[in-house]
Order: sequence, then C-alpha cells, then structure tokens
Amino acid sequence: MQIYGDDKSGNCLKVKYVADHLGLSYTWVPIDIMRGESRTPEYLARFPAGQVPGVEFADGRCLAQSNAIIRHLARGSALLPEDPWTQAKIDEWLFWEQYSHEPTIAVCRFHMRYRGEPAETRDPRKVAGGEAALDLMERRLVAAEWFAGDGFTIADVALFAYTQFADEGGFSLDTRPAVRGWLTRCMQALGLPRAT
Ligand SMILES: N[C@@H](CCC(=O)N[C@@H](CS)C(=O)NCC(=O)O)C(=O)O
Repeated sequence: MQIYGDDKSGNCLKVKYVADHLGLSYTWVPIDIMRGESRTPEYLARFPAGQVPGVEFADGRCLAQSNAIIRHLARGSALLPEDPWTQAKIDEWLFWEQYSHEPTIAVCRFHMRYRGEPAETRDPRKVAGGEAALDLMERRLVAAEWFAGDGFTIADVALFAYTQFADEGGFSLDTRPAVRGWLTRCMQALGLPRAT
C-alpha cells in the first residue's frame, strides 16, 4: 500500500506507527500540505477531502481519515481486540480525539510550529479546550494504564500522536505525571527511542 502523508503531522504518524507496529509493507509518499500538494487534481481524485493522511491499497481502493485508516489496518491484531465492548470503548476515544483533542491541541501546534506564531496569540477557546482534554486524559490515566481494555490499542496510538507534541502547541505536561508516564509506555510499545 501507499501512505500519503506528512511526517510532521500527528494524523499521518498514527498511520505510520500502526503500519510499523504490525510490520505492514508500505511506501511512504511525502505530501507537503503547505505547498498545496494535497489539493492537486491527482490527489483530489484519490482523496476528495484534500487532506493527509490517505492510503491507497494495491487494488486501487483509497481510504482517508486517520482513525478510519488505523481501525482498518489494525483488524485482527491486538491493537483492536475482538471483544465488542472493548471496540466500543476504543471508538469512544477515537471520536473524542477527533472532536475534542485534535482540533484543540493540534490546531494550537499548527499555529505555533507551522505558522511560527507565539503562544500568546493562540485562540483562547482552543487553549481552554486543549487544557480540558489533557486534564481528562490525566484523570483516565491515574485510574488506568491504557485508554481502552487491558492493553495498548489504537485508542492509545490515536491519542499519543498529538499528545507527544503538546509542548509544541504551548501546553505543559509538568502537572500531568500520569500522561507523561503513559507517553513513555506508548513509546516503548511502538519501539520509539524518543518522541518524533
Ligand atoms: N480528520 C482528518 C484530519 C486530517 C487533517 O486535518 N489533515 C491535515 C494535516 S494534519 C491536512 O491535510 N491539512 C491540509 C488541508 O486541510 O488542506 C484525519 O484524521 O485524517
């Protein structure tokens, strides 16, 4: 398969992490969103929303949306246990990540890292939302080692992707030791020597 992505994007890294963890064979096709490479006619023909990540399988079928992709790739593996209730709890976190975590933390990071704007000029509603998301994660991780079920799943991968870069969006994990401990466990599970 071909993974179209930007290796600075947490959404794209989710797909890379799952593919690497499962030993799937793929070609990484770099897409520079800042140069409009996700809006060319060729790209839009594959992925009409014009965003990365996108995956094209050997038979020509294309799939977009990071969490849909990792859910598809992880079928049959320990990253997506068969138990229906565990899958439902994984989905709960995947939807929460896309509605409450990524649109706040990743957007603040985009403002600072991609646009080079200072932390003080971040949208206050995004800042409040990001702080609330990290607080909710801290509460979960004080009580549990992982987000869903008993082990490392795609819920952890999805949330790890941008939480590892929280500081680049102006968020501090200093007062969130449970989140920091979980980040270390995720890195171990993914075989990452350090956050990338
Ligand atoms: N909900 C989508 C979000 C994808 C997304 O926002 N991708 C960004 C990069 S992280 C992008 O392609 N931005 C360029 C654009 O929207 O034009 C997912 O999870 O895959």
